[in-house]
Amino acid sequence: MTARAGFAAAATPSGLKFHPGYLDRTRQEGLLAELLQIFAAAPLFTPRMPRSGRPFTVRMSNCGPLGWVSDESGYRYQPTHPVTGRPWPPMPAMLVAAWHDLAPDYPAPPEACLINFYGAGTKMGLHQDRDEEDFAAPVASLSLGDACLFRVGGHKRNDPTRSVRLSSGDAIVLGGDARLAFHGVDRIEPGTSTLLPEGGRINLTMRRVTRPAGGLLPPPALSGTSMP
Ligand SMILES: O=C(O)CCC(=O)C(=O)O
Repeated sequence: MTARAGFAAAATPSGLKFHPGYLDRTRQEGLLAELLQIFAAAPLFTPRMPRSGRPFTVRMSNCGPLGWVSDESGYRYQPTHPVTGRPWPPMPAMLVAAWHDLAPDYPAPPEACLINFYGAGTKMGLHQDRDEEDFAAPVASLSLGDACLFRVGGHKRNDPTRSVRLSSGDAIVLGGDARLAFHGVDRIEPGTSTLLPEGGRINLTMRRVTRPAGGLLPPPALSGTSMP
């Protein structure tokens, strides 16, 4: 956690790690080039809310053996794209390396990288990431493009929250006592980055979905909901 974090240190769960400027511009451009290939194979799709079918404002894709999807049937991970039916593209080596760097205590590789694209005016409501079997694994997140206001709270939806501005190249890790923290994106700040030619923000979250063979720590017993 550094001075640019913008979190009140005393109120910040120890498992929440902020790494401003984690990727320099050259690495951001390299990652963007990989993402453009991923989008060619696995185009951005519009997820829908369970039951109501209301569309998300954020568009998504995935890479890795599993991908997170949402539609009238619910939230889930699956090995194929919901529109094309094809397997997700492999996760680029630089993302796997970033996972091991950002989550050095977790021994197994990530199985899914959810890629969110936020255009101007889009946001993501407060939610927990709890569709994974293994809460011992952190969720590691990378931001590219326009800055956003990221909000994080506690294990209950109405716990107090704090906010941080995430800029292109920043990384944030939700692990330990912060693994099931409610979090979301309040707004995007258009025109704050030149990385994406058309503007907007891309967020990548690397996740472990299944428990590695042999098992690690048991998941904490908490109740809550997933993405609203
Ligand atoms: O875009 C972000 O920074 C957060 C993304 C997120 O919360 C998620 O994908 O679950």
